[in-house]
Amino acid sequence: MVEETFVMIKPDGVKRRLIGEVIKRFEQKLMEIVDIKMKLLSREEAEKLYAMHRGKSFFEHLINYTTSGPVVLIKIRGEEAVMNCRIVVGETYPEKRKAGSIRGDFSPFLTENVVHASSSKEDAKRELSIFF
Ligand code: 3AN
Repeated sequence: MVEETFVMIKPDGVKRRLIGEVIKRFEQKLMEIVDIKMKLLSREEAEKLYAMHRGKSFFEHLINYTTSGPVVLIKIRGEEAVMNCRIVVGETYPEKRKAGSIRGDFSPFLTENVVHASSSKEDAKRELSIFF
């Protein structure tokens, strides 16, 4: 089923000039970019995006990092887009990442990991509504 999801190229991805590389990987999976913008997120926006992690030990670090430079906010549409974009992105934890995924190919780090994609249909709706 065709659906929409939310993808964000994080500050390290933008700083490392990986915007084109990241977009290419979603497009080659036949995902369609339907809206895109670049923005330096406010703390409030970053805290909304990561609301589920509020109170955890890494929350402050995560918010500081996410607001450390501009990000690229992307609305993507495609076949089972939530699941397929997560496959393109790769796993949360470095030891589980496969080569061929964006994180697997470009990041050895847990936090500075180039790209975010919504992890469920509910998250996709909620996250898209924050930024689009
Ligand atoms: P993903 O980005 O793969 O969807 P989430 O949504 O569970 O993973 O977590 C968002 C971000 O929070 C991760 N990308 C990572 O930077 C950070 N994070 C998640 N779990 C941990 C953890 N146990 N320790 C430190 N940072 C974490």
